[in-house]
Amino acid sequence: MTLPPGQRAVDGFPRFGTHLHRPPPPVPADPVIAIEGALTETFALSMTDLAKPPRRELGADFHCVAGWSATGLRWEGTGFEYLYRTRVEPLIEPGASISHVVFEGLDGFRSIVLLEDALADDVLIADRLDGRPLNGDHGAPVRLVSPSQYGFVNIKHLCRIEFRTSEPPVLDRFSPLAAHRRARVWHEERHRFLPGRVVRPLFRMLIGPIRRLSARGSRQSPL
Ligand SMILES: Nc1nc2c(c(=O)[nH]1)N[C@H]1C(S)=C(S)[C@@H](COP(=O)(O)O)O[C@H]1N2
Ligand SMILES: [Mo]
Repeated sequence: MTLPPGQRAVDGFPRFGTHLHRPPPPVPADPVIAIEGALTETFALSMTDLAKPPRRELGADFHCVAGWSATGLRWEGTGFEYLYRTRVEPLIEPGASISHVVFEGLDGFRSIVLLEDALADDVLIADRLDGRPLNGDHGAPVRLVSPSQYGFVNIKHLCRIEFRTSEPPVLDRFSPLAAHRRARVWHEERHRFLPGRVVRPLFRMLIGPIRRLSARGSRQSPL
């Protein structure tokens, strides 16, 4: 089994993220994804919309920027490109050219993705993992799955997608750990300013503590 540069396989699929010990956000009674941006109208994408065919299945590994990889996951959901072509493209403001997509979760965590990367064939909005509905640990009710990009792109608890004609102002632009614009795992694009190799050791040290803290906030852990 080959992993992208600087990655090591872990057992299972840990809960991991900036939420640390906080429990997953409660799933709203009627969850929707707000579709916004340079569009002639905004709309709310419902879980019923996402359950409609065509459905996609995707077997993939998952790579966190900190250096762990979960292998052999099986996701099910809607292809992002299909959603874009059928529901979003017809609504783009005349003359506008979409360049960036912002994904946001119910906990406020966001990622910014180039449209061309979001339209890759392996990008899904997933509602099932390994044959079961997504649980709170891994992003209920739905999450973005883009396995060719680092975990931080793969927004859990997805509640908003914004289609933009320019890159939004990024708060962490001048931080040494600012996220890479493309975050492609096979190119080891971990950060905007530092080469991936340089940050590997620092990140390795963080995996254990973040993993343990995140598990403490898990709704699934049998405490
Ligand atoms: N909403 C939300 N999505 C998130 C995060 C987060 O903190 N909140 N963390 C990201 C990071 S850094 C990683 S590695 C993956 C972890 O996904 P998992 O908890 O399903 O393993 O989720 C990503 N998506
Ligand atoms: Mo991550």
